[in-house]
Amino acid sequence: MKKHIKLSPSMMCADIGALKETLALFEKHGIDTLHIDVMDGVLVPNLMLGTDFCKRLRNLTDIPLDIHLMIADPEPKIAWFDPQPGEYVSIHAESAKHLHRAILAVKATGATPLAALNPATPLSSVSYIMEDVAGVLLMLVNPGYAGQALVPDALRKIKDLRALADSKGLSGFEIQADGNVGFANAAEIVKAGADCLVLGSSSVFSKERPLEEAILKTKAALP
Ligand code: S6P
Ligand code: MG
Repeated sequence: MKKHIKLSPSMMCADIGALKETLALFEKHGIDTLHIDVMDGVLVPNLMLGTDFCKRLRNLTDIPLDIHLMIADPEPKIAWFDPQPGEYVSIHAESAKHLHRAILAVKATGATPLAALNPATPLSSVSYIMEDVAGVLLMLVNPGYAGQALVPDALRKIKDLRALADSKGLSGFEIQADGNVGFANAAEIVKAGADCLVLGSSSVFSKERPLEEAILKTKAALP
């Protein structure tokens, strides 16, 4: 049976003026989660999305949020987002003073914790706490912007993380691929071991085709 690959459109790439129509299409096509890029201008050189946007989305749709915190010192700020059961919260290894403690703080809210790693951050920064995270968000581009190209060794890192999770017997370990996941490389990224794809300007929010067509083209690109 074909494995279900979770799809998580990056809402910072969405047309905010057409939010209701966009969410209706995501519901129609069974989109799994909505990826919320939270940027504070400190951890990454950009400012994006925040707590009010999360609240607004929860009022507009039942699709769970997938909150990617690219903010300095995230642990005391987790509660600001009021994470809900069924939602994901990703914490960057580069930002948390105590990554494991921040992961446990997410767990305590009832949401699902992921650790997040920048391209240059080694897998060893999470390898000793993998039993306590549901998975890892691997940045395939440097965080801060949509529309960038994949870093050279992105696929090898996905493969290495999958091998590490398998060696620990963590069968349900989730690998979320974030950055430049497109029609041409989605299959390779999934074959390398990713089971959740963040979709931005390289796929569902590509300017070259209408949203519904882009959703269908993305699904057709999956192995
Ligand atoms: C980048 C952010 C990502 C982007 C996504 C956009 O800092 O974490 O989630 O929104 O990469 O997709 P694309 O296809 O434009 O790279
Ligand atoms: Mg992201």
